[in-house]
Amino acid sequence: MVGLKEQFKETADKVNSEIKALLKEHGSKKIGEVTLSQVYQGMRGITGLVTETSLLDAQEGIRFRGYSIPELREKLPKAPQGTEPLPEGLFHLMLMGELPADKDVHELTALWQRRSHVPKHVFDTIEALPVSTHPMTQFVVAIMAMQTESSFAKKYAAGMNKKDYWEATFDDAMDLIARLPRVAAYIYRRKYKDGDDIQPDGLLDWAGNFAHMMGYGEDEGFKELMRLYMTIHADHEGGNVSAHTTHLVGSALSDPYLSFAAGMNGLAGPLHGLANQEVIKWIFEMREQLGVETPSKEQISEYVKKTLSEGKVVPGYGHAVLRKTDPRFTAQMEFGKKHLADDPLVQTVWNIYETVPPILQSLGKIKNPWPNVDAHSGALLVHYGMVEYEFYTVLFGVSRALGVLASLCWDRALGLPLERPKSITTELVKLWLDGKGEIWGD
Ligand code: HAX
Repeated sequence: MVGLKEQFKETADKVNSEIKALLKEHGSKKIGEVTLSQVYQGMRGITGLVTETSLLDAQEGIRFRGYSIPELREKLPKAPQGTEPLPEGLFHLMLMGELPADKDVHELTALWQRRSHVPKHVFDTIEALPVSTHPMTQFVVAIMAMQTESSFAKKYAAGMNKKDYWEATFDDAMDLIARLPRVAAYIYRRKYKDGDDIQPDGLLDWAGNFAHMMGYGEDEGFKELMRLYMTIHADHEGGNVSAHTTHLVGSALSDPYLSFAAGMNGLAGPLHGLANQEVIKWIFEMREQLGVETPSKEQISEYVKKTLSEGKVVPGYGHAVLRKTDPRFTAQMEFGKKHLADDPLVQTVWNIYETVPPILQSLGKIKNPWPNVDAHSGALLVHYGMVEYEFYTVLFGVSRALGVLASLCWDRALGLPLERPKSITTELVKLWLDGKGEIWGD
């Protein structure tokens, strides 16, 4: 039987040849122009990266290898009696470029089960931190502690041939993905459940087992939510902070543990993944200040204006690329309508959705007034009892591993080089505008 690793190598070799031929013929074609404003404004709209796993359209939202989220919810294999996609299937799709058969998904579940053992020193390292440490910090420290297991680092030190980088990256990616749910669940139980650790259940799928280890194994609804959550948060093309950072650090041949930990530090920023905790914190604060469980649209509207007048962002709204409601928000809204339509917090999220966009639009400067993925996720988690919102970004991080590590396998398989864009100084810009200096260089 040919395993996933061999299949991946065969696929990557084909793509490699195609890219070589394509660059030979078209390598000098221009694909855009860069304005001075773009250089100062976070490189928005500058195409400068190749990421094979997914592609973001500003109007339509994310497509994973051409498949939209509604298509994935329909086409990817499910757990027995489940209706949400298994994230194993999405990983297969992102890595191989093709929808998996049920058998492929079962093999991945089994492979990740086999590789899920977390060494004791990782738990000891987590235990050395104060319990009050933010879960994302504990998560990143644990990933760094696991770096002792890196096959890539060991083989590189022993003089690995560059032709073999992809294989060591693949092995590390699989180990990391297999181990992250155990580590994340341990952090959750340590911080919020008096350290009452729950051992894995070898019969469950990857996301179902994660739900079980966090203490929600009895609840089929929560397991289904985790399968959906782990699928929709996995990837958002290559330029977002967590994906780009993982890719950038990996381009220095830092091993997958170092690269992924770097990406997770980026995910922990409030303008990126931490927004999911900020949303619920903001809603809880609003409810507390107003003294009501379900604020009216008028009350929400006033509270949004207050937030803006204090020079803060409305968390969960806006996006650097998207210009419409995020289909990841819509998928969660559909899940909410199907399973928990009467939940007051979920209804508040929907009332916020009706209230916030026109207010943000009226400011005239916000390019996208619509909700992103983070506007909805917390309310679903709270419904099932997971109220500890500081943990939410760790959930996002476990899911994001699927996309950024599949991409890292591609980076090494395609032999993508060290990333090194050119930077300039304002002094040089002024000289250039005066016709006294060149702005490009090596
Ligand atoms: N509330 C208030 N102001 C907002 C805003 C929001 N939700 N979204 C954008 N703005 C402001 C920006 O801060 C900026 O203000 P200044 O000109 O005064 O600096 C202005 O509107 C223009 O911003 P933009 O061009 O529309 O948006 P950016 O590409 O600069 O930023 C962000 C995109 C996602 C960072 C932004 O919309 C934001 O801060 N949103 C709230 C935080 C959030 O939800 N982040 C999660 C994003 C999705 C994600 O990565 N998830 O992990």
